[in-house]
Amino acid sequence: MTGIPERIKGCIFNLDGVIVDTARYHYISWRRLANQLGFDFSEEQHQQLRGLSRMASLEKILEWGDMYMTEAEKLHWSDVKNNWYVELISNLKPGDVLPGALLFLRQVREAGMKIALASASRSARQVLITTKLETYFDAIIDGHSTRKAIPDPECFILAALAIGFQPYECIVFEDAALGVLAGLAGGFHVVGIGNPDYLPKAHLVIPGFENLSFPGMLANFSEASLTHS
Ligand code: GL1
Repeated sequence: MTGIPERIKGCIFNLDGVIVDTARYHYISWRRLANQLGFDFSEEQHQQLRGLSRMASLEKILEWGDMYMTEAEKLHWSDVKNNWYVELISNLKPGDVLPGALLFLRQVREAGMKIALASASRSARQVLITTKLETYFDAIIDGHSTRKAIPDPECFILAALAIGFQPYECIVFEDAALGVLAGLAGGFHVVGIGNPDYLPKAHLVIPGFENLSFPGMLANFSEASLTHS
């Protein structure tokens, strides 16, 4: 593994907004729900929902709308939102994979790494199947396997366990600020994806996978981030 630090053995990817452009479909469906309830919220506000579980997302949205719901109502409305979301993703294709992501996954694999998915979404496996990415993953941790929402590191710890490594042997790829914090709290190396202003704590921030080589990215990790913990 020339040039690749020996201790890195696994890569853990979030899904929505990291590998597939599905974060916008969550936004469309959550916004539609808020609109039906009589209020609205912005795309910028939606950034705060990124990576949250379905129920945690609904509870945050209800706070914005200053609304109270019983548990039964919450279940009903989260189902309504999910039906809209599932309809939107039913037409996903391999072409919806974000630019460079497929090539990057191949390079990670060629470098001998294990690959895991860690997503709060219960539709994660479906998204991987429809975009034909499922076979790239040695383990899939999704909203069915996790109980605790980020910034709790549970999903990443389960993913590391599933591929058989310790957190310090894995890199987490995350677009959500809370997800970055979750990765750090779990003792992982963390690559933030997106605007560095929103992800100040990540060990490294990249705009996306387009034109990025995996060995090249590793070379950009600071010595400190690769030797911590
Ligand atoms: C849930 C939330 C979404 C999003 C994903 C994680 O997905 O509803 O808004 O935060 O988790 O990316 P789902 O409803 O598909 O379980």
